[in-house]
Amino acid sequence: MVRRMSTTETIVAVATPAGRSALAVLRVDGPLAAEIARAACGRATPPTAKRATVAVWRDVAGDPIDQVVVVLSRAPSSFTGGDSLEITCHGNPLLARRLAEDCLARGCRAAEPGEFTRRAFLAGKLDLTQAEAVADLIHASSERALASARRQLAGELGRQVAAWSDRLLAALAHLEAHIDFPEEDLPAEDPTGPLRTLAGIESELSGYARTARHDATLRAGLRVAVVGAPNAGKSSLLNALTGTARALVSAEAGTTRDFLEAPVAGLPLAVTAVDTAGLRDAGSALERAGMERSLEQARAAHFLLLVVDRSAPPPTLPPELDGLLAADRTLVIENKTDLPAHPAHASWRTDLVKIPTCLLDGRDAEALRARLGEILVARDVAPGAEDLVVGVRHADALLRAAGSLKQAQDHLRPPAATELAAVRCREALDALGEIVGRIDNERMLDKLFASFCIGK
Ligand SMILES: Nc1nc2c(ncn2[C@@H]2O[C@H](COP(=O)(O)OP(=O)(O)OP(=O)(O)O)[C@@H](O)[C@H]2O)c(=O)[nH]1
Ligand SMILES: [Mg+2]
Repeated sequence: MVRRMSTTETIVAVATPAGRSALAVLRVDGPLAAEIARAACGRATPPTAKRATVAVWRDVAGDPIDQVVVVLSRAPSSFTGGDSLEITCHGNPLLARRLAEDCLARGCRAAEPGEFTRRAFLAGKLDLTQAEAVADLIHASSERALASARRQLAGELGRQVAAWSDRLLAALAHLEAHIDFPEEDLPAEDPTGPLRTLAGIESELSGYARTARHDATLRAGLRVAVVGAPNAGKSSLLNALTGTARALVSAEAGTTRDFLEAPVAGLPLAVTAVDTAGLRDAGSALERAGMERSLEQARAAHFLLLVVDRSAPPPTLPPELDGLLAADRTLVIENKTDLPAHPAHASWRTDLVKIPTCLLDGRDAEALRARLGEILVARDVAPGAEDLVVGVRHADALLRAAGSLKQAQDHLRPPAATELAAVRCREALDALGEIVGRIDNERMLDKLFASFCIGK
């Protein structure tokens, strides 16, 4: 943030999108909130904390702006920790703007992006991971992304970080005792315990950091390209997956010339299916141009669905596609199971998983979509419902912490340099602290004194 944001200022923002709607909401936060409400709503209807009050909001000149519902929350029991006012007005952007302008005239300043949540963080209402989750919750575009943001907002990652920090502090306390009181009658130092603890935490941190590979998937979704020979049923598959008649289907080979995309229906993940022009190892100039685009889509996709007509001999595909058909990111859709199977399919591409379907009507569509969802998770292309996915910022800090712990372990092995190991452990604690937004030396000291009786 560029400018200093003091919580002694009262800020205002329209919290709902611009445009006409049934209602619009404004937020005011800071020490002037209660007084502004009292002044604008009139002495007859002074808002009571945590009660919805219906009132006519009058501007500084005393002219009515709108009939509103105001809710006042008093410090510290508000989202931000300060005095907060929520104003619900009729959903006309002109009204919302006039209300905001009136608040500015009454001493507020316009809020910066995310400033309410930032205040909540500064007031200790949320840790940094929870503050980040507020934004994720708002931007989530699939059920799984919502679930992930909800878990983080509930503090799951923060609690996990606290648990790692606690274990690390206990190990550090053990090391510090040997550093501070080497001449006392402490038992001879045995590095196996702390080594094991540090190795355990290190591997957990690295494991969690790896889940960040799904972060982009939760944010932007996945692209699944539908590829195969002409007339195999690719467009029929796109329609089945999306539950639409988006793509033109016809018995003529070469129907689809350009690619087209649409969201797959009914999955907890945001998946876009891309229909492409048929691929074969020949063709006119126009067909080749279409095929080049198909290959581009296949290269850019996270996953491939290779549609084959099982009633015909197995296709001869261009070598460029062959190179893209990796077993872990390809599924063969063996189509036209209503027709007799061509015998050569049994021995064709046995390295790839095949799902038989009939795409003449919608009968297999729902099962196919569900199966695709399962396979994306099973192949680790997408996160499962149980997976906690950390963000890139978290992963960076986790990896730095893991790196420090690795060095700490090296220092503990003979010839041991316990001081250096302790320094690395504190470095790891600091990195973990960054995840939740604090560096808790205070807690470290508490822990140290609690687990060792110094005066004994
Ligand atoms: N018998 C049978 N015909 C099918 C099946 N699925 C699709 N078809 C037919 O196969 C023909 C081609 O289907 P499309 O979905 O257009 O195939 P495509 O792969 O998109 O073809 P191009 O765009 O030309 O490359 C159409 O006549 C479909 O009705 C099936 O399961 N069984
Ligand atoms: Mg087609």
